[in-house]
Amino acid sequence: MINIDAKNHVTGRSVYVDDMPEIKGTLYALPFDLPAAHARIKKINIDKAISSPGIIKILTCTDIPGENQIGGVIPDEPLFAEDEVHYCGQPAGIIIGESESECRQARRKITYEFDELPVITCPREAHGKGLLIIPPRTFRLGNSAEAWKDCEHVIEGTADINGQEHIYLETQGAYAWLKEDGSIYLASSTQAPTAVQFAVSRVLNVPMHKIEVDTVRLGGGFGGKEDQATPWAVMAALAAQHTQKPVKLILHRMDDVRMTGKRHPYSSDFKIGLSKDLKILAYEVTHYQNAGASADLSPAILERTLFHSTNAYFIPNVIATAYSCRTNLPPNTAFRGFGGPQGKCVIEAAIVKAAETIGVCPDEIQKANLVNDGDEFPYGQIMQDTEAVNSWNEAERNFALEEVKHRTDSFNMNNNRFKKGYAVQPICFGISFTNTMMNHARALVHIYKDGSVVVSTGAVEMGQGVNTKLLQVAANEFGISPSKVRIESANTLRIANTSPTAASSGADLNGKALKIACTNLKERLANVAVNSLGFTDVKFENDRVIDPASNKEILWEDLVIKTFQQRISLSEHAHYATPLINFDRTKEKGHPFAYHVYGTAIIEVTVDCLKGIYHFDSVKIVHDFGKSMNRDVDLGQVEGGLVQGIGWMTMEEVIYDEKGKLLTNALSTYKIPDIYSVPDEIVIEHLDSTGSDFAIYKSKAVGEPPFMYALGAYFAIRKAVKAFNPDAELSFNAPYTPEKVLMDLYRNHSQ
Ligand code: MTE
Ligand code: LUZ
Ligand code: MOS
Repeated sequence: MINIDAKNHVTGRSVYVDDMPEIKGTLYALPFDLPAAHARIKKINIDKAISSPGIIKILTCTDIPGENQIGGVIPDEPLFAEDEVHYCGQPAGIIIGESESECRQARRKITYEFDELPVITCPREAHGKGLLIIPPRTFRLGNSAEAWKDCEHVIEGTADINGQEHIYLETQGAYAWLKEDGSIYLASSTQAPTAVQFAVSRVLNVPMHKIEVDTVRLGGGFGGKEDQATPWAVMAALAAQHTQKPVKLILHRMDDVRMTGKRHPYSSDFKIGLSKDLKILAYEVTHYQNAGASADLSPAILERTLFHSTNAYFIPNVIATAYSCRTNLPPNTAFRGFGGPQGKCVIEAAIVKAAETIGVCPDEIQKANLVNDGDEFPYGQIMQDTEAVNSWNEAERNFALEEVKHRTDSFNMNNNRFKKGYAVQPICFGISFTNTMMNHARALVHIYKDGSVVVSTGAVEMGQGVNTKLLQVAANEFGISPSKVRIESANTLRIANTSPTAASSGADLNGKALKIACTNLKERLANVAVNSLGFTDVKFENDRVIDPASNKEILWEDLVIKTFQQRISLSEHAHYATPLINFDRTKEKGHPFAYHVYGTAIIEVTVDCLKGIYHFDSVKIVHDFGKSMNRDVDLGQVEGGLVQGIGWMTMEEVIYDEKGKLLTNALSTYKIPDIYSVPDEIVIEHLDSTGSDFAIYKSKAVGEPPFMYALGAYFAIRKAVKAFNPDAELSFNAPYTPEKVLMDLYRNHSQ
């Protein structure tokens, strides 16, 4: 089934918050902030701005009726700065006016008096000063202190990985208005409608039942709207409450990039020990996460970094420690992979450095250490149904890894200006929110008396195709054509207390709840068929309900109306919670993931050694989709994740100056992948795997895992650089921008 949004997206009919028809009298809100990353506020002069044309009101922290607090995990984040600001872009208040442009003019008239305080942008410096968001966490397995003695090779090093700006096409925004009883309607571009509802309730001092958050779709979220859609929605609601008028707040791109957090940069130290036959016997890693100025989701992201610190490898002796370091940057936040990519990047860097030191290919080490059934990961989960070895072997065979190696070597022997490199990149990503409590969902299904069906869940459509998959579930369960089913927006009045659509689990959790709702409804319909029509067996297929034993059949619509006439409910609200998962944070052990997603990519690149630029010749992937329920949607997820990952690893460079000011605050200075950066050839093969019963229809979650294939992009380039400049001492410092590649090509270069 094609993505149900496809036609409306390409014809421009799809409605985003800023496209909603505006109610007469709508006002506009614009946030303002101090030009400092860390400062004590003495005075904010708003008089000139207030008397600027078209300005209705200016709100600051003193105008908040409830708590000035939006911290979701830890209450450490005010909506509006009070005595101090802790990062450049931290909102100090909002201007409300009759037009956006008038708000912008007024914003230029606000002046600030403040005392600057020391600015820290480096996580290691913050760690040195004891500035931590939460106490450090350590995952352990075996006894690495003992194991070093048995190692033939011990290699140490450091890896630095920079952040990433989300660049969702639709910027952050919300539109709020009051209903007759003062309750609030809020259209919000959020992955987490309940989080928005809760924060509005807290800040406005209004019970949650008086707040309706409605989310039709996002023009991309990528994690950037899991937590950080909240402040803008709260501001719109606060402005509506103060003015008693509809208020819209849509961030302009440069405000969005400047004021919101990004993927977390990490700086990590590693030590890896191997036996003579390249078995990794021990691994120690310390991660310094650059959390930014407040917690946001950093503690959860830190946790996932630890979970994925050994990627797809079994290592018997591990100590992985992670520090969440408080700096004067915007609070960094969820981004596809949620700390997993950073954890994996460090073990891959360790393996590459070990391979270079020992004089073998990294893939020899990778292959020798892939996780197998029965192996234990440092967090205590015993692995089952692993596909790491299968996906590796398939990729090696189908994409002729040996030939790739020979081709690369002979090319490099015969060429000097251009060098080729390749890397093999296995992945293993755990599916479930690592916070067990969050793994649940609900679905509401109404069958109307004409036989048409409407479905509500907490799932937020952000381009990943979750609505298409949900529609497939309902149509398939009822055996009716998809045109009889409609998927409604995620709305807190219809579905309450939702987890964000995140952790790649949107289709699994909501799809499972929906399947239960459909099953319960079918049971009622089947009872009518048995009791009133004499069916002995009941099957739902092809818009009919049939009894294969007696050849009796009835149209779906006719059975629906019969059921209605017997005063039997045609509505169902069902709940699903992932069974079996658990995690004990006091022991750092448990079974946190419902299942894992695997795959292996082979990436080939050509580097221009005169210019430092490069192009990816091919990326060939064997991916574990389980039993994919929608191959086109899933293919899109793999391609999109891959290219987004290549952007992070090779060209997107977030740069703050020493004063904490973002220098790469627009698409003119921040380079994201475009059609020209896409590899010449992308091949994606389905691994023949059994799937998982915890995945909806055994169709495994696909949203985040493919992002991590792109780690290999870095290492492929590094291999080409080494071919040109074998003796260079190279660091690990992603992204590998052309500038850095050029420097490395001629670092300690003898000619
Ligand atoms: N695909 C598109 N087109 N747009 C997005 O914003 N977000 C990604 C992924 N794929 C995203 C996307 C992220 S970060 C997650 S967690 C999943 O989709 C969320 O959706 P799912 O749980 O339904 O897979
Ligand atoms: N969000 C979250 C996530 O709150 N917990 C998670 O484990 C997670 N994983 C991936 C992406 N978002
Ligand atoms: Mo995705 S980072 O879980 O929103």
